[in-house]
Amino acid sequence: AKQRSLLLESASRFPLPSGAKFSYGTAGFRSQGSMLASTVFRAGILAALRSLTTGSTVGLMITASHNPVADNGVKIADPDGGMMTQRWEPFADALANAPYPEHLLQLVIQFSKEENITIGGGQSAQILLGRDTRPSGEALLEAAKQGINAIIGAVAIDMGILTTPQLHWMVRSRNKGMKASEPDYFTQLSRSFKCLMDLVPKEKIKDRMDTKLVVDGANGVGGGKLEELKKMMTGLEIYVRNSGKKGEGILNERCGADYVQKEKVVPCGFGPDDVGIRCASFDGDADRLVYFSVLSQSSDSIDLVDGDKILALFAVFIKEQLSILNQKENELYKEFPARLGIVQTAYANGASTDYLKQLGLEVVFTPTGVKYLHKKALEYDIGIYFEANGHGTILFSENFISRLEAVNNELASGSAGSEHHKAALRLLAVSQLINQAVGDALSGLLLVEAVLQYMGWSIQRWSELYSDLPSRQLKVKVADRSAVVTANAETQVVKPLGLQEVIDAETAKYNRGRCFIRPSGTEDIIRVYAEASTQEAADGLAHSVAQHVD
Ligand code: 16G
Ligand code: ZN
Repeated sequence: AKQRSLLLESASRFPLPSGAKFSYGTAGFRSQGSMLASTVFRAGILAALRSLTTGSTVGLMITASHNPVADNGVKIADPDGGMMTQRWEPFADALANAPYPEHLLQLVIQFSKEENITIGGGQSAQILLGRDTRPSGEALLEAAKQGINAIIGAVAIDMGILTTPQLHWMVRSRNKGMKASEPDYFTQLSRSFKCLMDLVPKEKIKDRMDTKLVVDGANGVGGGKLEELKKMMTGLEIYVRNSGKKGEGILNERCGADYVQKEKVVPCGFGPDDVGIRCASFDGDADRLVYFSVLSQSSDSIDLVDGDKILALFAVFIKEQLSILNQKENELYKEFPARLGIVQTAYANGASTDYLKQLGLEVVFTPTGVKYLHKKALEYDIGIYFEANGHGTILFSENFISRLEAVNNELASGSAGSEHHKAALRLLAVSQLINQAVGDALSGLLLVEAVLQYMGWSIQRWSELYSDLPSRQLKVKVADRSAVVTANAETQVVKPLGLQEVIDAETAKYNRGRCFIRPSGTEDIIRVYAEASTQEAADGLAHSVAQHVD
């Protein structure tokens, strides 16, 4: 009875805006910040129930990533630090759209029954809260707290302003019983980075490339965090622009990873003086990372080094360490089998997939969205996943890590300092550096930097691993995007009937043509992607297919 009145009373303070329809979508609820108080309040309830039923800490992050500054959003991190289980998404949607407090209460009662959740039975729930730098974030965080407090036994812990991956990392670390504060995060990253740098082969150090790096922080949360992290590190000369400090510019406006990757032009704050220098862009909440270099003094064109190429760089490095570990001439040689898997989406440039396959790697595809890629990558000893947009990470299975630790211990006594031993140490350092919960621009950046030093590669050398096929992306506004249904990791249209045949016929007209369409998970549109041997051809293919979508 106490729970009922508490919930009803709190809910009455957060009325649903009229005419709104919320959907948990690919990555949580998104809308204009001013529309979201009721949604975030309800997400607080959702997070509390998720924590109650798992008996573990969960996370709630308030961010709209690369979207405009007036937008905001909310998503839940599960106990393992990953995205909330998809099984709960229908409940999340129902909760967000319940018209009145009584409906909300009924939904909570009914769902708790179905999921065997006992509220007020003395169990406790713990929810870590984080938000990015958006102005609407503070009020929304308060709404989340009230949602959490509306469930008896649930406690909100405000972690302050964070990158999305920091919050996911904290949830994961806390549930593993490890140190989980922000200083712990910075310490783990800087230590494992140093470890990798110390393991750079001596002969590579003499022709060591430039240590200078300029980072576009999208005027979001990542730039300031990088500046904090930088204080704990040596070996790199990092300059941050679009850091989000007052007066520097507007969040995600003409800057950031999404802008750079989609528009392929120089972001705000960068220009002729940066020609040839290694540059990187974060998105607004720092879970995406792309690199680029400014090509000429006179134009705004760039050489984009996207998520696919970051993936290729990591894959080459990991593969090399595994082959060192498996060299027969190693002292204490023992077979060290490891299943290495690469996960991409249909947006991966065809040239990147060809390159990875030529290396002999196993490449698999999933639909767009971190939750799909992450899940697939978990099936391997080492699973590397990246979206072309720059979201990705490397996952190590627990079994693999313990085998690696065992080998490391053995070698540390027998042949410390051997190549064999160093390879084991490098892989262990990577597993510490790279965020195991979700893609993380900060940790990804440090790994890219360490691997470039190891290889002795400039950004130009890295970029030349393969050349991207020209591509074009278009948006088509439609009355109902759910009319388009896809299969085979979004590469085939199954509805409306006949559309795939049209796409096939158009694609067949182009050399190296590839084209797919899919409903966006974050906007009310259909996206068209086309690739072909020339830019004109890619544009032509995209436009002709877009006409048939309308
Ligand atoms: C979200 C996803 C991202 C995906 C994008 C696709 C997460 C954390 N983020 O930003 O992975 O690429 O949506 O957007 O899952 P779209 O469906 O509008 O093309
Ligand atoms: Zn993001």
